[in-house]
Amino acid sequence: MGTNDIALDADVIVVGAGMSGLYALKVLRERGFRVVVLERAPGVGGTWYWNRYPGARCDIPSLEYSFGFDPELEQEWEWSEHFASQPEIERYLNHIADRYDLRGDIRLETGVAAMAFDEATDTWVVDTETGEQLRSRFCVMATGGLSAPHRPDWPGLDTFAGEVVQSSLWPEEGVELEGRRIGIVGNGSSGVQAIPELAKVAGHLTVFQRTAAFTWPSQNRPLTPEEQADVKARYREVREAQYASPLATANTTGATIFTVADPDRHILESTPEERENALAEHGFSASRLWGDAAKDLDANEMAVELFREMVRRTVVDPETADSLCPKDYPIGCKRPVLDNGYFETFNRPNVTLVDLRKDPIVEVVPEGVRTERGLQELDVLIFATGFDAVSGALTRIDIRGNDGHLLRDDWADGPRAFMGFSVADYPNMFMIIGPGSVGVLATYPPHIELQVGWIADFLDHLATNGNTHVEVEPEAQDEWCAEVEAASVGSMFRAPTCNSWYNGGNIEGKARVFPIYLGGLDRFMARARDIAANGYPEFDIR
Ligand code: N01
Repeated sequence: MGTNDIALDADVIVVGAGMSGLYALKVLRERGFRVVVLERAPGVGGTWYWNRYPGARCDIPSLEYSFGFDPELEQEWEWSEHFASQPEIERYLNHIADRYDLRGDIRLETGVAAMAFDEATDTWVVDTETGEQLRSRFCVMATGGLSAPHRPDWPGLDTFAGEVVQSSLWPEEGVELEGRRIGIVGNGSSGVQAIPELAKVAGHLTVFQRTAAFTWPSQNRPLTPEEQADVKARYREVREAQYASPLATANTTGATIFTVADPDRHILESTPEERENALAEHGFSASRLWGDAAKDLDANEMAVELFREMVRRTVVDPETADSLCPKDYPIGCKRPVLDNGYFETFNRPNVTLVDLRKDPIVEVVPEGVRTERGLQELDVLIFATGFDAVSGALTRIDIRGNDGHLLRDDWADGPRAFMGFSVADYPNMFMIIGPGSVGVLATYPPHIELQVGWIADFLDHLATNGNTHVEVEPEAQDEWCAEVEAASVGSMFRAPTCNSWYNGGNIEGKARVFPIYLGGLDRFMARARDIAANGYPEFDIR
């Protein structure tokens, strides 16, 4: 059978109905493609469906962490806080699904198990976890960079008599927490957000910490009607600023995520008085003021010491304070965390910190978790232990490209892709914000708009020219990977002591690669637009 007379279930199968899948469906449908979206969850929203743990919220200002594609949507939607909570963002994404009539093309509770490229017909054959098989010309992977949950394999975990919950697979019907003995593992963004909220309801909360977190007070507060009206009156300008900036930010509402370092302010040249004044004026953010801390490990260590000093001034018990002080990795290696009363929570009488570096896990038993120093009896054990990030959502699907290439094997030494869009040997497959893109460093909704727009233009180009096959040239992919690598040299993300989800260091046995482009979204998109303007020379198009 030829490439054009095969029966297709869709022109494009989009995998995932989170933010990027919803927007891809809207745009591709408008461009005239028949689209089917396959989604494992029982609801839309992706990350914002699954991560409904207590305290879950975004740490990017709501007025920027939202879509700009429709001025009417921007005007009608009201955000209640600077940093929106998970329920509010989930409502927003459901509103989008309804407002643009997207639900009819989304199949929920239909995860993708396998995909194979059929070279004879230039089509993808997609097998779902529900046993269906669908065929399409193209696949667009809207699978997210932080969507494949990681749970440590602690001995005896299956013997635990209580409830085990993953923060990123939080049940929609909720978890009974009131008055219970709760244990939580993990001190990244998820754990740091959940811990203060859990402490408010738990009979007792035990925090099992492997690595102390760098986290700064979020200063979240309600958005006033005036603040909202001000941004709405100049939303086009705000969006244009976001689309043209390195991180898709426009600093709209004054709710800066972090104190921005002054490149000319050097901690290595500072006096003890200057540092003490910085602590008095900026508190925890005193550690973020210094330009030299971003590149120089000695400077960074001095900034870390300011952070530790704030921990010691906040946490009453000296041993707990010492455990909560980050000691062995620099600021800027991991994703900075924003919190609401995190360190203060450890002063509560119903909260215990177990420092796993001093008191390692022995095993899980029916009653709770046994460490070297004793047994912590628990009713609920929560894992906020992060994700097999960037590549995990893709390698967990059996994706077979040319000549039976299996993506999981091809990426065994780390993900390799061209600008996060395409992978050599996997024709007709596009990724939204895949490995080698700017990734989560740029504010997602506007970032998604740019990426999906580029992919939609490319698919239009192929359709207009009657092309049925597209794949990136391996040389173009190699060159881009080298550029990504070069752009990260000298950054704290790649410090020798840095283990994070960014570089694969959070998962035992995962290859250590930093697959995020640090050159900025503005430069990235300029390059992407050049590629389109030149007729996509990096791609083999037939
Ligand atoms: O995951 P993480 P996350 N034993 O990988 C610990 C986004 N996000 O879900 O550092 C004990 O950051 C692990 O310890 P260590 C955001 O981009 C955003 O919190 O590996 N502990 C670490 O403390 C974020 O960066 C928002 O030693 C173990 C924790 O688990 C990303 O998602 C909210 C362990 C995992 O931290 C991921 O955040 C939430 C083990 N065996 C998430 N294995 C906002 O918008 C792992 N850990 C605010």
